[in-house]
Amino acid sequence: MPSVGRSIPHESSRDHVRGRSIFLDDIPPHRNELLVDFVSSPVARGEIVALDLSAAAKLPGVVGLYTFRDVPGDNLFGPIFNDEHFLAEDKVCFQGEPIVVIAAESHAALKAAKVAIRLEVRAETPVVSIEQAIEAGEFIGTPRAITRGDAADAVGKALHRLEGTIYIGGQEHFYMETQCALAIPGENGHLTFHSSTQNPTETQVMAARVLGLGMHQVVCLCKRMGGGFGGKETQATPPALMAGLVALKTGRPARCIYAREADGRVTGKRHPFEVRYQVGFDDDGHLLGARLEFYSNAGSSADLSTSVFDRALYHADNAYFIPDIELIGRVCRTNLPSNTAFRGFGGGQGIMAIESVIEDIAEFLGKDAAEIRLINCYGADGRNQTPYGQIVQDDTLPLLFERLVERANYWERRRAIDEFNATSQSHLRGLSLTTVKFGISFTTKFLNQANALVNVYTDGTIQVSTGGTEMGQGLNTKIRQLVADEFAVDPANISVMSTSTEKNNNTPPTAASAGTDLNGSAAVNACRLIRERLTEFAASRLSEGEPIPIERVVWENGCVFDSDKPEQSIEFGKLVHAAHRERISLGERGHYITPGLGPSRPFFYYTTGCALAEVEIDRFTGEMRVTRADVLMDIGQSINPAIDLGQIGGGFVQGMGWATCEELKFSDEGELLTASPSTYKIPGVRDIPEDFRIEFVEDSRFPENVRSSKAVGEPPLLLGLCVWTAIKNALSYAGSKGQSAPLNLPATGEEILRCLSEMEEV
Ligand code: MTE
Ligand code: LUZ
Ligand code: MOS
Repeated sequence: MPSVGRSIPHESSRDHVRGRSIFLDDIPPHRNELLVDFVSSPVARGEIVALDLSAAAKLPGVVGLYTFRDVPGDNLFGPIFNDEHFLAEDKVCFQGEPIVVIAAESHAALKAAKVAIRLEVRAETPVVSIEQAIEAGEFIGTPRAITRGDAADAVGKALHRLEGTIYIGGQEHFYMETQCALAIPGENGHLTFHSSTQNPTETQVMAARVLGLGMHQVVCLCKRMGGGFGGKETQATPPALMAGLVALKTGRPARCIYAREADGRVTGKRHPFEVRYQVGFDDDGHLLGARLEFYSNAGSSADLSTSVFDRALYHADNAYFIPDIELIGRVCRTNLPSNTAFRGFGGGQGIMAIESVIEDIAEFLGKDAAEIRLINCYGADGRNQTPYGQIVQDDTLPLLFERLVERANYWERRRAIDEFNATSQSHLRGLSLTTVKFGISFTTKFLNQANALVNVYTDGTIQVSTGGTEMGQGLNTKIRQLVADEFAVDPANISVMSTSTEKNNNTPPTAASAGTDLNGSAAVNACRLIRERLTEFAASRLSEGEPIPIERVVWENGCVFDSDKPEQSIEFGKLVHAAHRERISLGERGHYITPGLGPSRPFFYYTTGCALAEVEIDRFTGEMRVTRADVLMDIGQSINPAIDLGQIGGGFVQGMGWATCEELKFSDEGELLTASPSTYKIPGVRDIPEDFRIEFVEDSRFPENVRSSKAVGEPPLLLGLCVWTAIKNALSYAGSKGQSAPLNLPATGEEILRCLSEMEEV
């Protein structure tokens, strides 16, 4: 029986729930291992005027104190631009920026050293907000733009126009395992890292650069992460650099694990955005032209901000055809921790303006927002090209939309809500159906490749290694299923091994939802090379005389046989054992590149979906409940439906959290005021939609991708935003006719109350 398509359990599920899985901090201490921590900037912007380490250096148990002067290589690094200091030099540019690395024998000694280090920083006025950055002209990279037609003219000539600004907040990743790394020194200046990273190659490259080594002297391993969500695509690097520096200086193994609150303060988050828009439309609600100006808050350095920004522009159309369009804007540099990848990677920020405007248009025209969305959906010929030139193939979007409207009884529920809101004095209900198309591929072309190593052993079991990393999303389980089917064997005989740069070189991060697409395909390519040799070998073994034609060799149920004589089969283990005796190689490396990418085709394909949320808000407290949510996604042929269901449910709720309860607050001085779960609210079990229905389209296939599957990791996060539009819809019932709510994101209780009071004043 094929393994792909079956809901086999996540390979670590049993050990996860029993607490037996090994995370980085569970690796037993090495002999002589040191603990690593750091002293960081107390202010968001300033100049270091004094730093005295002498008292701390004398403390018992303190082994080393290091500043930028001790960095053997280049103190500047970064994933796109080298504009980030590993350790601050004379200036500091965000609160929490590391200045001194401490190596000690114990936690007590680390703590004592922190107290004994005398640091004086002259504070300067920081740039915190997007407005302040624009005023100060603080930008990263060049102005960016995607345009088609004459948007200004189209908006000007349209019968109706709406304009405004929407503010979109950031989001803390809140992975369960904080950033951490272990560095072990070896011979000849070699360093081996264990790193909780989505990107072992990045750790290897940056460690080599900053610590002054060749990449051949550095190995980075990752067994798994306790969650990444994009936060470990680039930002797993600093703790690895700290541990690596200590290991190099002392010759002792060193481990650096960020405390929860320190992680909150030092690491970047989802980018806040501000979007200024002008949109023109006709009486039916057809979008005729749109001008959108985006500004993102990148924090103190570039990190991935320009890529995140590009993905925002690529998604500003969301699922709608807009004939004349102008998308422009800038990445703003501020004195906040450097913002980074987060599930959705700018796509979510990109779609918010148009989704908000569609709610406004519906209210303005006295129509239902579902109608406006449907008539603007990419679909028939002539209405299927994105602003950047890519054709939206298959017109499945309107189909999905119509299916969900029907399955979820949209119109009936709308009538019920109209009635409820007309009579309730205390509560308002809202309903909104949004649709999403998410581009799958890294927009940086060279990252769309992967390699895999497959080793078949003489007992018929198999080990697979790829550059892909497991963060809970089920990548290893899916690779196991894919490899099992290539040899028609039981997935129980396959192990997906720890990720290591020693086995797989120059790998992309496990990101952009493409982990299975890329690494699964590379693994399949490796398997096919081995199977080709084994098929030829089997052709000779399955006959007494001349080999049978290879077309007659059938792989099925853990065996190979001649299709003409199915009763005489050879078991896979016996076959490979015999092949080895004949000196046939049982190992291979596969390489895969995503086909077809080019300037007007940044994405291999789109993953699409629709979601519908029904909410109820309390007019007096601003409290909100999601009473029901329906999700319908097209993810092609699911490799593992149970895992994909988990990805969709989890992604939706994480998106909902961003859009409703998760609010990052920084003081005017650039201090993060919400660095712990007591002040930052992620969704809990009680926030999950009370009635939550998730379905995939059964009949969809995408044969260009591995086993006709489609990526699933990030897109459902964007679907969670229908909770936000549903809140906006609920609020519109509070206003006068044609008046919609000036709602920003997140729609917290306070934000809901602010809208209600503003709308009542008018
Ligand atoms: N699921 C879990 N459980 N934990 C995670 O950290 N990260 C998400 C998504 N799902 C994440 C997750 C993000 S941001 C991405 S890009 C994809 O998983 C990455 O994995 P994939 O490409 O293998 O789907
Ligand atoms: N990382 C990246 C990403 O470097 N480029 C991308 O396009 C991307 N998209 C999603 C997540 N991470
Ligand atoms: Mo995910 S933001 O692509 O790591």
